[in-house]
Amino acid sequence: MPGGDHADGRPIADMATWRVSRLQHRGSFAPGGSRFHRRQSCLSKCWRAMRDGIAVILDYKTTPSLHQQEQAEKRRDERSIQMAPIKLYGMALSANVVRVAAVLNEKGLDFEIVDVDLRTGAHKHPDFIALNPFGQIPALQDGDEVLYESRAINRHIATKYKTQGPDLVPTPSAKLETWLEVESHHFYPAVSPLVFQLLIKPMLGGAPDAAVVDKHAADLAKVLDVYEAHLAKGNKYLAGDAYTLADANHLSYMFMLTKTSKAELVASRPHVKAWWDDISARPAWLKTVASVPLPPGA
Ligand SMILES: N[C@@H](CCC(=O)N[C@@H](CS)C(=O)NCC(=O)O)C(=O)O
Repeated sequence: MPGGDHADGRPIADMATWRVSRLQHRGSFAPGGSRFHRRQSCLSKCWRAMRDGIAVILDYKTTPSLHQQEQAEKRRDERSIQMAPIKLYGMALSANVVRVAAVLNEKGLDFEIVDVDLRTGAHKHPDFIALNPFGQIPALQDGDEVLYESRAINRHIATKYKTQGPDLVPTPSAKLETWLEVESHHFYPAVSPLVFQLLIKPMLGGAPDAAVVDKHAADLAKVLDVYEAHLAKGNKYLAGDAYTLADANHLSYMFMLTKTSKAELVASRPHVKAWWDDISARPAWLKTVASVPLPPGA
């Protein structure tokens, strides 16, 4: 039966089935029969109801066909699959975990973060090693699938839920593949030690190592010069005109970088800054970032 659910969550078609089967059990209706025979006039229905001592007036016109019952069953199954929560294992402060949360939110997927606290060594516990044998966060459980490596997880989400929300992996594109690799092999190795030294270490009570900061700030400056030149050539996003996974994979570390004393590496490059201003204004990112527990003032 088309459309809608009852307040208790049962599809309307199911409710009709339920009503009919109750009456069948009470002997009001002969089970089975053609659609014609099952279509009852109001008078006939009242008469039969009174005969059986049932003081109800039926409010349906037809009973659902077998096909409709099967469709209702299928919808119920689909709904229970969709409701199975996606679990993201990690900490909301980890940039690698936030990288995945950003893509889950972009796709509008419901998920729960299962806390794996690095400070207590939870990532080396056998229960977590069973999810990621490398003992690192994040790991993702999506139905029967368990994945690790944040970029592989993001590719999985972007591919499996391709038609949900924006398509983050549009037509196979060499540019997209290139900039996914650039993030992983050029941007990340330069930015992650900087963020660790300038943001994470102080939160854990340590002091930044100036030599490490200087080296990686210089490395990152060279990398971002390449981004600046690429974006200046009319590329609104890294893979061209559309926002893709290549942009999304940058969000977490770009965000953390802009919260450090090296934020000028972004601000001083007009095309990089315009790109960052654009991607960081996306509603899915604003939702993601609201859960990142940075220290006050960062
Ligand atoms: N390549 C991995 C890196 C994961 C990673 O380095 N996670 C860090 C936290 S951000 C971690 O678990 N560190 C603890 C450890 O390596 O023991 C990914 O992208 O998922």
